[in-house]
Amino acid sequence: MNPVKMKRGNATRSCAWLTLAAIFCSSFYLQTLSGQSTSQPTKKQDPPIPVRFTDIRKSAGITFLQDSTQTEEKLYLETMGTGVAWLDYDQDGLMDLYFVQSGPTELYKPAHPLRSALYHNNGDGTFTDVTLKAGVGGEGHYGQGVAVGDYDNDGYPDLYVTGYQRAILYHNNGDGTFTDVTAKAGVADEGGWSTSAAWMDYDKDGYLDLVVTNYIEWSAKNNLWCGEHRPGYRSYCHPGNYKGQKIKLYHNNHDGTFTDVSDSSGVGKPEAKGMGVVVADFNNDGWPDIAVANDSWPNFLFINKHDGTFQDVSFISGIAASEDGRYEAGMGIDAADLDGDGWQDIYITHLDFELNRLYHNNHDGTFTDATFSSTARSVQTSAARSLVAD
Ligand SMILES: [Ca+2]
Ligand SMILES: [Ca+2]
Ligand SMILES: [Ca+2]
Ligand SMILES: [Ca+2]
Repeated sequence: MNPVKMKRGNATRSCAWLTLAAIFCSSFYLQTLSGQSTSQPTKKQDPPIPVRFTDIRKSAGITFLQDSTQTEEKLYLETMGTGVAWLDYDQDGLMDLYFVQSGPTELYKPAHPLRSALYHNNGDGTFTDVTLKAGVGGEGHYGQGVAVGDYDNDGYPDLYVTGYQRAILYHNNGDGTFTDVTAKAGVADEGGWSTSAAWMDYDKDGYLDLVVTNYIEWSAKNNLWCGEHRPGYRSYCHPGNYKGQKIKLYHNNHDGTFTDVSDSSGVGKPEAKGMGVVVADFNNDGWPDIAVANDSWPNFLFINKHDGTFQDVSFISGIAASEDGRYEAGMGIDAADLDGDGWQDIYITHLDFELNRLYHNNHDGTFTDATFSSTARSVQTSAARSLVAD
């Protein structure tokens, strides 16, 4: 799941969990997207469906709190919230929860340990923290997002946790414990600031491969001063101040190891500012493709060419920029067939003061920015409110 970024320019905190925004933030209403296609303008619109969420965190026994690691030095790293995943790690038929935690920085060294958390679903509305037994706390790792996938086909879902300077691959041992197999697997992404990741079998050999989005070249040593040079007026910087990093693609060798095929596949463009990734078959040829939301940088769309390589159609597809040609602050990204025409559409969320965007699949390799012609804009408004609220 994608990490969620807080507002730039001041210290307003955002809700840290996009996926659980509905649970941890105030309740809000969603409008249905069905029946409101731009390609079917004559279809009668369905009435809004009221959906109400109740915060059950306390009664469920979930005590995890994401630590912002906030300091007056406005380290860029502090702008990132962390991700969360549902997974049935013990295969008992009940979905369990994994929360990714931040970590200590050069300036923020709390006395209490910062750990990610795995909660076992007890089946009665409550959860039990099993982090220490499972061995997935990742103490000392500044985590960001998490991707769940059974990379070794043993029937148990494994965890890939992205983060600052390195990522972690946890193999699920099937007995309630996990083993950190990052070094052997070769997917540490050392020096990278990995944000999101997705498991996908891009070559259809029956083994999940791994695509990882990396963000920017930042460290505490090159943390620039942005905002006014007076006390209380320093702000977090814009990603335009830093060079981007590369997207990574790792091929699964079927023996617990992976090969970095970023360059040979064409996915590893020289520079990205990746925040979110989604895998879907956008051209309906039966092969999974890759779309990446970049922060103030052109979004990417890579079409699978069936030979281990991808064609970069970012610009020709129309998803690189908004309809008015701006490279917006892409945060999260998802794909779904919103209008039931059998083709996957793309939705990208952005930072405050920008619209979230719905890109409608035109069936010919191009997308149309349908943000205004659909009701997605109203969803954006509600979701954005929930994300920037304290
Ligand atoms: Ca379970
Ligand atoms: Ca597995
Ligand atoms: Ca594969
Ligand atoms: Ca495809």
